[in-house]
Amino acid sequence: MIFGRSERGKPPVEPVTLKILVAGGFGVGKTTFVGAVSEIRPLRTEELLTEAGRPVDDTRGVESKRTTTVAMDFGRITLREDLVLYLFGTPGQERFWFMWDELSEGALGAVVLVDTRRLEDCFAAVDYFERRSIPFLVGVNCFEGAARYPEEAVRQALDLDEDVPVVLCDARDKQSVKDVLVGVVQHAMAYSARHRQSVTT
Ligand SMILES: Nc1nc2c(ncn2[C@@H]2O[C@H](COP(=O)(O)OP(=O)(O)OP(=O)(O)O)[C@@H](O)[C@H]2O)c(=O)[nH]1
Ligand SMILES: [Mg+2]
Repeated sequence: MIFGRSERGKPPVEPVTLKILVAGGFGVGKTTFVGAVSEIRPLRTEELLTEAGRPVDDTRGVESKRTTTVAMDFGRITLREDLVLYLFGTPGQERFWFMWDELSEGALGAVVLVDTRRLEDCFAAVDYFERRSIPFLVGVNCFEGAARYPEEAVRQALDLDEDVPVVLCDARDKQSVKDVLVGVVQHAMAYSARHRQSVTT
């Protein structure tokens, strides 16, 4: 006997998969961020920071940092039964920036992580997404010992458009990272809807 779909129970849900980039300056917590939420063992491409790199690799504030991402981080999180995010963490050091174009191919949106002690390190990432019209959200990774600034102060310092969300987060905390990801998906969806509207009208 052949059973119809309804008799076999609910049809399997084919989830929508979206690609999100996690970008920002050197040592701002991108690898930590992806690792905090990934439900698969995150793929990492870490290399030891070496003596030779000391003059260019500025570890002020993250002195305990021993490794750096040389290609990318990769992780996956199921936000809802029908919505899966693939996370791609970018390398932070400028000498690996040639990877960014490759990684941003097909991305729905991006999180730019910032450390308020070294705000200028994220200028390049903000410029990168603005220029390519890739919707992004700014996540302020709150390190201990770093002064807390209101979102508005960060927005002004980075000269962000007013529709760019700024949220405070802790890259080590799963729920906090999840909240940031929900925020970037919502922002990117709204951004694409507005963009489509302006194309068709
Ligand atoms: N206190 C504190 N430390 C953090 C936080 N996020 C990351 N760290 C630490 O900061 C250091 C840098 O974190 P990573 O996740 O490697 O930073 P990254 O942005 O991937 O660095 P690159 O790939 O080298 O650019 C690590 O030693 C982390 O343990 C945070 O929210 N609070
Ligand atoms: Mg990293």
